[in-house]
Amino acid sequence: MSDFKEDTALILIDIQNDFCPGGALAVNEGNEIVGLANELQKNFKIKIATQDWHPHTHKSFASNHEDKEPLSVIEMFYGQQVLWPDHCIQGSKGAEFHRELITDNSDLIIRKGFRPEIDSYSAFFENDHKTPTGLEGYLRTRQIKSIYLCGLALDFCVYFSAIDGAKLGFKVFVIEDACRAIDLDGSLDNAINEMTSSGVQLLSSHDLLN
Ligand code: VGL
Ligand code: ZN
Repeated sequence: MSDFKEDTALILIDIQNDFCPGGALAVNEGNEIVGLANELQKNFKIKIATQDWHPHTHKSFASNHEDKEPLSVIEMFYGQQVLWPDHCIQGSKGAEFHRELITDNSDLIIRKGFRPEIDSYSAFFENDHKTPTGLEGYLRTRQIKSIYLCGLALDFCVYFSAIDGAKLGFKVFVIEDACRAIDLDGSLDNAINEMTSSGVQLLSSHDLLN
């Protein structure tokens, strides 16, 4: 099944060097989805990519807190926040898309996480669940009804994007084998359960590619 429909978009989430092996916040096998992401793009008319894009002063970095280790959790004004190693710093090599990822034909590249005080996992809203990235408006003005998500990481940025997309009324599909997870303290199981119960449909690239 190809989906060249005008009301359907493929969204590539954060397929950046820092989330691939050798990167600052490497996701296991993160690089292994790049070929599939490129293949999937051939089956969609509308293609969007997101890019995690932090200033070096970002409050989600453990290095910007005293005596905090990466992967510890703190309370921010909007709730709990995992502290990460410095990653996807604006303009750095790590923030670039994986060099084999095709982005020349992207309709839109959306950057997120550039406000130092607040992290942004979802492609729709920052972690306060209020500050918009603008993606919703873009999709609505282009009359897009269905979104297919793939990328990194399944249990963070893909997950939060999927949940927000479903809450906003989009039909959301997650192409599971074109994602990889961080899997921190049960985050992967939680993400799968929450997505399933929120009406997000998990599918395999085999359902789309033939
Ligand atoms: C992500 C943690 C921190 C992601 C981004 O893309 O899933 N995870 N920043
Ligand atoms: Zn980040």
